[in-house]
Amino acid sequence: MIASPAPASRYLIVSNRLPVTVSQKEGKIELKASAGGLATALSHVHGTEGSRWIGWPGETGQMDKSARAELDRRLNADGMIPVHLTTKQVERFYEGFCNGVLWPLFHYLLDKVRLDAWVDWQAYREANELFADAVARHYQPGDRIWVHDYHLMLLPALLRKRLPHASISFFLHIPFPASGVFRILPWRREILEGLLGCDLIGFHTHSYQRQFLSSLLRLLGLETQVDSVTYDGRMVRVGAFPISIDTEHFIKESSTPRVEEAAAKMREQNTECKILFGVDRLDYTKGMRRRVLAIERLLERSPGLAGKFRLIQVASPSRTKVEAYAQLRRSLDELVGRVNGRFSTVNWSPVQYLYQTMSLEDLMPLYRAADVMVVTPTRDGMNLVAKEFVACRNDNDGVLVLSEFTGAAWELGEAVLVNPYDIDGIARALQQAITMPEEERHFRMTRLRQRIQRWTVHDWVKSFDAAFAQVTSENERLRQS
Ligand code: ADQ
Repeated sequence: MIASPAPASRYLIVSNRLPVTVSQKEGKIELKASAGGLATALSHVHGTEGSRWIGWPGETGQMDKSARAELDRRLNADGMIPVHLTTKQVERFYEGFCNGVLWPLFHYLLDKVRLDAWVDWQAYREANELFADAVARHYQPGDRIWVHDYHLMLLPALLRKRLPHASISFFLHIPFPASGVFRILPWRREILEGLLGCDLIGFHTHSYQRQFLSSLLRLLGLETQVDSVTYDGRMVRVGAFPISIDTEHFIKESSTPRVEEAAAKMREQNTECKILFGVDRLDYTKGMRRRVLAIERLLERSPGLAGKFRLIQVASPSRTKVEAYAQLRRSLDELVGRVNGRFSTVNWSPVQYLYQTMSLEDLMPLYRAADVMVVTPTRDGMNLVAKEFVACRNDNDGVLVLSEFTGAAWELGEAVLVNPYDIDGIARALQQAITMPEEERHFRMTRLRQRIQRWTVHDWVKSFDAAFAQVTSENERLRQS
């Protein structure tokens, strides 16, 4: 149990996963802090005195009672509160409903939505109740609750029932789809009503914000303002807060002698060959198959480019227990094999494909050495890879080819923007990027870099925090009037 008294402004962050990876070696529990974007972004908030992070620590079903107790003790000591899920719950809630229904639907991939979703829906409700119990148990008056992402969209309303006067906010890390797509979900009302338990709901872009408000109007008949709606006698604020990266960190880490040398070596080995680079979780929303098809199309259009470029594509294993992901892995393996088989020579292959998670130290030289960064998701809430690439380019060089359907495209207008469904169009954009004159590259990159220096992940946290404080006091006033 955590007993220390909390200052009034402490945060309770709630996300599906805790920002650690848990492992057990020779009976000893080991915790490794996640290096992911969200963990970094929220580390300042979580680091404030007394704040807590509530979430699932990963599968712990194999642990005996004493190991589980030791794990809970270690997590509590680091300000984390675990919500343990059974293997069945993980299968139905996380893999089934979150990643088999909500993820594909919110990314407009309707044919990937599971057909037998109602069983998983029950598990989604149950898991959200479990999280609500955990938050309510640790809540102290004055706490501010910040819920994250699509796994927990029922949680705000469940909390509002348990804690009527609490300050509750939510941030969605993925797109909110057009109302015509969202309404496909049989539980559309429940999800909207779940979110309306909040004081503040945040999205990456104004477009997602508008689409959410439009769903409120069409499905619940609510009269909405541009950035708010009155619901149940409370003001619910809705806003756009584009997430970003720790720009300074990337600038600093990408200019170390080690990174500079590794990048220079890579360039020396490829003087006649431009490096195209892609790095993504192996996810069907990231557009990797079409990207490889665009490489094939490029070589068909311009056979003279054979040997003059290659795509290095790194894909990290992700959601491997979900069938759609296993299928994608097989089909990408096959496609890369086919394209390489068709165009490779003894000394050259167009696609170099690495199925692995890379450390940031290994990633940075690639960001630095790439001539063209290829970011072509068919949908992406924001996409941090695009921003990381730009941050690393202190040489003001390199071209970003970016999908129009990412949140990042709303900010990074100087990228070469592409429709990720248009394979011929991607091929043309790649050709434009490969042959772009130095002056134009510098012009575009300088502006991109100004943008990501003006708005960092710290600004994201600050702006959300300020909006949250404001609506909390507005609702407090409303309650007292
Ligand atoms: P993701 O879908 O995971 O995030 P993204 O924003 O691009 O997508 O972040 C991926 C992160 O993983 C980046 O920091 C990247 O460096 C890293 N990464 C990717 N492939 C890797 C590899 N092979 N090895 C090592 N690291 C790798 C979700 C939403 C996004 C949104 C973020 C934050 O889907 O739209 O931008 O949350 O809100």
